[in-house]
Parts: sequence; structure tokens; C-alpha cells
Amino acid sequence: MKKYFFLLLIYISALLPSSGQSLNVANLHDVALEEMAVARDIKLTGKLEAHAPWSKRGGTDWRQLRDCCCALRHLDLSQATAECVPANALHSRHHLQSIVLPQGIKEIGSQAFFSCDSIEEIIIPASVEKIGQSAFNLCRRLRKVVFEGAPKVEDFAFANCPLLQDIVVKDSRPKFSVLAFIGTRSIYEEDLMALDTLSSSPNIIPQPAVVRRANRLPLDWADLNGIKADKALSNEKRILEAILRESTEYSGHSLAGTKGVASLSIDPSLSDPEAYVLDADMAGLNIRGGSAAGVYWGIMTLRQLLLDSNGSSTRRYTLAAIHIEDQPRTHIREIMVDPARTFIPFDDLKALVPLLAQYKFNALHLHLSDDQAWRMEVKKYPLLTEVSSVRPAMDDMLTPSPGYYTQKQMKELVAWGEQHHVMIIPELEMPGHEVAAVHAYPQLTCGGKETPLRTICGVSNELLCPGSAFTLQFLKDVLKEYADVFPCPYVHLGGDEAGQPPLGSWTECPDCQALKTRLGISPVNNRADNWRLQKYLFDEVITYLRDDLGKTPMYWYEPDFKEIQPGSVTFAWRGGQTDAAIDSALKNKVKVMLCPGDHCYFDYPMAPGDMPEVNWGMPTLSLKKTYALDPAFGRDAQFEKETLFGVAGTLWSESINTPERITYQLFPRGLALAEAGWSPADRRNYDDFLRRLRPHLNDLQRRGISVSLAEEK
Ligand code: TNX
Repeated sequence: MKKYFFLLLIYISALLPSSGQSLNVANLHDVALEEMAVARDIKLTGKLEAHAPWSKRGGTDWRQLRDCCCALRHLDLSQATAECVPANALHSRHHLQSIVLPQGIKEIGSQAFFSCDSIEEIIIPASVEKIGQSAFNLCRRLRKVVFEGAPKVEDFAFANCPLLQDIVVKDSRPKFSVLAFIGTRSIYEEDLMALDTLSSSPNIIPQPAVVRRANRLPLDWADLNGIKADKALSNEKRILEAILRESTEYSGHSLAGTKGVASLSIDPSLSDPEAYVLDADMAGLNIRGGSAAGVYWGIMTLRQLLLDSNGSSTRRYTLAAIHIEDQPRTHIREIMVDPARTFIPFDDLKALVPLLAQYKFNALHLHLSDDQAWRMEVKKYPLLTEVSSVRPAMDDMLTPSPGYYTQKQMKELVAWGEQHHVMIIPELEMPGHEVAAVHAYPQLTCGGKETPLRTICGVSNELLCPGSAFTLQFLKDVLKEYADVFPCPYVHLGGDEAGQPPLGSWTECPDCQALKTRLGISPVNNRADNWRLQKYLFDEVITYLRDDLGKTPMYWYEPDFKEIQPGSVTFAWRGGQTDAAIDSALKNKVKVMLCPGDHCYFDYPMAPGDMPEVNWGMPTLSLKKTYALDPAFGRDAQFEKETLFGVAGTLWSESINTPERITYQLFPRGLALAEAGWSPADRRNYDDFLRRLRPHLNDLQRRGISVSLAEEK
């Protein structure tokens, strides 16, 4: 109770303009977390290290300023000593209004102030020799920058700062990259026009099955006389039109009076509904798809053909003649996000959809509830969102994360997803990772215990109680409302990490014991008996889901779960246990989704020292390791055809504390996964992927989207 009261105080003081305290100390190591959380003015006078050894708490002063000082408005480092401001130092600290940098620093690292959109003015000390990529990208209120010296200013360093008018140069002119100010000012963009060089080899990700440069004259965009499309393709026609108008000289009417058109059509003879064929030459543009989705993927490929090697948006006059044939290797390519741990504002969630679609992901999986919070409106159980939708804190970050989605918003997301051929898969966790539900409705757990929301990561021992009749009713009611909102044929039921020790909580519960007797479970040992109870709960829910709601259940694979209900999809997530999960899927004749932690867990840092620098002990997951995922996992063609469901990347968000950091964790590894899930094995090559990647990273940064640059150094 006392803890909650304190957290409430922190929450209020973060919102009020006049409350909060100042801190004037050498370093933050000895400052209490509670003190850091309310400090609005901070002055540090000690030595600021750029790196710190791995830990569960603390990290460098920079990391604590960013993640633990959640009320920070003014930062004075004028008397601190530091060699540099490290990469990501104050990434997406939206409330930070002013900073005085330490004298003598040599470098400001990439994305050091990414999206610090309350800073209006910054003085770059004379000692600074280099300002890294995207260092001040998306600082939307930045008006003035004073360069006291002449640093090298890298790509996108001041991109997307629309108010930046005042650039004061004291010494000789800094060495600006031509991409440094994209989306910011026009005066430097003259240089950019000169860069409109047509790249000769296309940089498409995921790599298509067949790409051939055709020996014909190029398509001249100004020559096209409109877009012709099948009736069922009005959505795709609109999207193509928007892309052509933004990125090419297409105007809808040929000035030269030629008859070339862009044509979109459905060709059922194509091998897969998602397959497409794209042809472009002087006669026009032709995209045929196995369905509307195939046509849409063809348009996404075209969009990438229009990027130049700088990722810039200069308008195209021509497209070299080309022929592409393409189809996906796996059925479902999904990304899972975790708004339960850190809420993702609705607009940010929506923005992810077209971004995923660009790389031919066709599913967004929402982990809507967990131990820390419940994020989805359920009309029958209003307390879920009334009392469980503010995650009070997470480990050493005493920053509340409030928010939930209304059913209306989720319907809007579903419709938005349909436009982009991305289906929205909801998840309702059971019987573990569900403390937020228990917190709102204590009768869901054994003995009806009052249970606080979890404020740390890891696994709780508090489970839903299968012996309570209310539990089953609750799960069915919630699933019914989810089914009304999400038309997608799948519902994820969680099922992870509810083994030993958490399952032990069922042993002493009289309701669970009574249920065991009722079910005629003849005792073997507590562990085995409890697993049978878990199977009972799943069987009941799955039967309802399948027979009454017409949905296919999905769940996280656990080795103790010996029998998997026919017709479901199991997710192979535990690092090192993918083969066991595949064998179990084959034995039970169910489908398997590959998301092994050792290739697909994008919550892990991409390189040592990358964000999240302080965490529960995550391993690193490199771009190369993600790329190396074999979706068939060494199995035969029959497995690939009959059992493999797809690939999934997960963005668990215990340690991701702003929406910008979701894309940071997702890119570029998500692009590697997109290629693993889509491209034929013989078309994949890591070095070639790296070559194609650069324009995409530039395109993303140009649009103000944060990406990890950790491996690029
Ligand atoms: C394990 S993966 C979990 C999540 C955590 C994740 C952190 C899975 C099915 N369960 O609850 O967020 O590790 O990486």
C-alpha cells in the first residue's frame, strides 16, 4: 500500500509543472531511485562514463538519466567531465527541455537526443568533432543550434526538426552530410538534388524469388495515363496512386499523350494468394497478384524500387525496365508487441501496421494483458481497465505506464490492418502472466487473494484458479468480446511459464483439489496432477473457442504440455528447444510458428552495450543471428508444407520504455526476419542483405523512425 502511495506521488509530480526536486550531485550511483524519479532539475559534476558493466540496476549515469529520471526537465552538465555523449544517451526523453553539455566532449553519439521534442535550443561545444547519425532526429521543437566548433555532422543528425531556423556557426562551417537536415530546412537540400542517382541493382527486402532487369526501354512516370484496376482492388489502387504521386513524376495524365497505364489485377492462376508478378517498361506498369494481398505486396516491392540508395524521397522520372516474380516461403510472418508491459499509444500502434506491411509481414500479434497491466476494454469486466491499466513501475524505472485500448479503437486497428493486409491477432494469457486480471478480480485466483500489480519483470507464482467456476466463465466472456472485435481466425491463449514453481499454487487450493476429484484425476504427484489441471483448463477454453467462436487457438510451447489440441498452432519460443517443439507439433499433428528466442527476440540488445543496456540478463541477439534463422529448421519439404505455420518476432517490453524504442528494437532485425520468412532459401545471402539494407535504414531515419545502428560502428 505504502509503495503504491509513493508511486502515485511520483506519477503526480511528473505531471505537475511546479513540483519535483533538484539534484546537485557528482554522479547518480548513490541516489535513491525514488529521488531520481521526481527530480526535475539535475546537475551532475562528476565524471560520466560512456559504458558500464552489465547490471540489473543502474548502469551509466546516462542510462539512469534516461530511464530512471522520469521527471527530468533541465539537465546541467557544464561542470561534469565526459569524453562523449554516448549513442542513445537520452533517446526519446520527451520531457527534457534543456541541457548544457559537458565541455571537452569529442562526440555526440548516434540518436543521443532522438525525439527529445521539448528541447528548443542546444549549444554544441567547440570540442565536439563528430555528431552521429540521427543524433537530434525528430527534435520537433528545436529552434536553434549553436556550433561553437566545426564538427562532422552525420546523416539525419538534424532530420525532422521542422522549427529549426536558427543555425549559428561560430567557427568555420561544420562538415554537414547532405542528409543531415532532411525534413528540416530547405537551404541544405539543394545539395540533395544532385544525389538523385539511379541505383542500378534493386535493394528489395525481403529478396524476391525472381528479379530480372528487362532489356527494354524504361518506364517514364510522366507518360502514364492513370491506373487501371479490378473492382476488388480499389484499396490497392488508392495506395499505389498515393505512392506514385509522392515519389514519382506521375500526374495521372500523360503529357506526351501516350497510352501507357499502371494496371492492377488478380490472377487466380498464380501459385499462392500472396504471390505477385510485377512488370515495368516503357509500355507501363503491370502488377498481377494471386489475391488483393498479392497485388498489395507487389506495390510494396514497387515502393522499394523507388527508393534511391540514400533512402531519399526525391521524385523519380523513370524506372528501369524490370520483371519480378515473387511469393512467400511461409504463410504467416508476424511481429508481436507487448503493450501490457509498456503501453503503446494507439496512434503509435497504428503507425506500426504500414511499416510492417512494407516488409510483407502479414500479422501483428497483440499481447494485451500480463502481470503488470491489462490493456483492452472488456465491457463485462470494467474493473480490468479501471484498476489494472496503469503499470505503476518496472524494475528500477519508477515511471508509470498508463493506458488501454477501447473496443472501438481496436476495430479501427483491424480495419486499418485490412487495408494493409496485416491481420491483428489478440492474445489472452492463461493461466499464468495474468496478475492484472487477478488484481481486478481476486476471485480469479486460488483463495481469492488480493494481489498487487507486478512492478518487476520475471514470472509470478499467482495463477488463475481452474477450480473456481468464475475463472472459466471469465475466460469465455472475455474471449467472446475479443471474438466480436477481432475477426482474425486465430486467438493466442498464452500458456507460457505457468509450470513449476507457479503451478505449485494449485496444490494447496481446496477448489483445485475438489476439481481433481471431480475430474477423476488419480494422483501421480503434485507436478503431474497440476499439469493435468492445466490441460483441463485449456481443453475447456479451446473447445469453446473452436466450437462456439469458430477460432483456431495458438499458444506458447511448453515441454510439459504433452498433448496439443488438434487444429491449434504452437509457438516455438524457448531458445534451444525449437527441435523439441517441432517434434511435439509433428507428433500432435498441429502447426508450429517459429520464434526461437535465439533468433527472434527483439527485446534483446542487438550488440553489447546497445539498448536496453540494463535488463534482467538478456543475451545479445545480433542481426546476423536473426538473419541466420532457417524457417524449416533443417527439416524436409513436407514439414515446410504441412507443419510450418510461419515466423514471428517478439518485442517484449519490460525494458522498452517509449514507443520510439519499439522500432529501435525492431529494426533492422525485423528486416532480417522478414527475409527469413519470405524469401526462398537459395536467394538469401547475408552480405547481399547488408548491401540492400543501407537504403532502408536511411529511408526509415529520413522518416524519423528510430533504428538500431549498434552494429554499424
Ligand atoms: C519470456 S516468451 C516470456 C515473456 C517475457 C520474455 C522476455 C514468453 C512466451 N514469455 O513473458 O516478456 O520472456 O524476453
